[in-house]
Amino acid sequence: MTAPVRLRTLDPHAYRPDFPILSKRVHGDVPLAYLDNAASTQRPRQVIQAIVEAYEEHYANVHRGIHTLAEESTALFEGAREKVRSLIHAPTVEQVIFTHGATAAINLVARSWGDSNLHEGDGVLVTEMEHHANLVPWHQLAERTGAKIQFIPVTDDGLLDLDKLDALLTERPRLVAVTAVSNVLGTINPLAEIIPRAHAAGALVLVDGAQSVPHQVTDAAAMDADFLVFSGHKMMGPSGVGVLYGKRELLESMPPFLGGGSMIRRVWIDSFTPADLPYKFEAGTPPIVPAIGLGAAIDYLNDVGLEAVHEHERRLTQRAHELLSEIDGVRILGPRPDQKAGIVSFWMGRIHAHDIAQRLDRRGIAVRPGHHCAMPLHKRFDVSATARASFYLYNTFEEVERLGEAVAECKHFFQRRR
Ligand code: C6P
Repeated sequence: MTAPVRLRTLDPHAYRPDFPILSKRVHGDVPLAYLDNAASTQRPRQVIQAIVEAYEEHYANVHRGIHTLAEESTALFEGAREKVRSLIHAPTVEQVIFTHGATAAINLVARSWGDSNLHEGDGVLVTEMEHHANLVPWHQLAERTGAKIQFIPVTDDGLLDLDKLDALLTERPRLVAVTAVSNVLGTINPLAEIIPRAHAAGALVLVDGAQSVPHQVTDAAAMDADFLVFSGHKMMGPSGVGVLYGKRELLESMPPFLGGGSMIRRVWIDSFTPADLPYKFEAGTPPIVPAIGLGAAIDYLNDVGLEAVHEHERRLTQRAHELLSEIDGVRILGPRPDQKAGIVSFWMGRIHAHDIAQRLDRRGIAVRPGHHCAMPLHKRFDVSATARASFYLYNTFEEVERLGEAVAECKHFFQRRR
């Protein structure tokens, strides 16, 4: 008999000293509880140090010079690419393209693959829970090509309505663009079911991993996604760097999007030939130090272990649901805690999300109010804005308790004023 798999419990207190900003006090002497990780995470000293060291000891432009610093900088930059490859289990480093973020990566696919493959009437299937970054580039593509956008609806429970998928796929869309995890609902979408169904209908699949790659194990090859995108700043890396992964034959067939230095093999006065992968899609000086910082963040994540991160966030989310559900009038958007990642968006009737976030901030609790760049999803649930708490490996149960108390206090405060 095999022993049951026991997930290692992560102790956030063991990691918090690595994050200088987490000991900050706000509004006088209130300890910070940073619960805005879906917007951007914080960085440990190890990442900050890698950035400082890159600038202080190794910095030069990459792939250009042959002097010592150019070679050191290039080795660090390409080393970071290998760390990304290993993190997402991409078959080769050439399939890892550095971009400026998830948004830039999706726009690259829309411009390069989209413009050369889609024609009037061709379909792009998105979901009702997409971030604007995985919607607007397809709208723009539709404006340029006459392609049409259709969407998989979201159920009242905040899940994708996959009963509608077969009917939508009979229209034979060319691409299904879907988020792995909703940045509002926290829903973990069943990609293992969606991707084969999309492929069987002849569609490619782009997975938006902005909210999943930082929090759970990702195997791009096993998942069989055609494209996968994510951002460094949501996984303890610097802002200004992100990744596009793609299947090799697809990337090879796609024309370059941006033109300039680095992305060429030869240039004549009246023409050019593009470079090989991945440089074909990395025009100009790339985000050198951000990529090196992302590499350091990946080292840190590997040391902690993504299974442990995922499990820790699941427990925090479970507790947040329990506490918020006890408060009369609080409504949580999205599915049960066991169906979601560490994201809890909620609203309280006529108390505006901005008022909630401001009140929580007075108690040191950082949450994000608004539509979180997912306006169609908020419209679907008939709310203009929600307050969102989102967790990472350094968040504690004490912070979740503070969230519960602060939301309860906030409700009484605004009720008294009515
Ligand atoms: N969501 C949030 O607060 P960029 O900005 O390019 O790094 O990532 C865009 C993006 C794409 N997809 C999803 C699912 C996302 O959540 C985000 C960024 C942040 O929810 C900032 S709006």
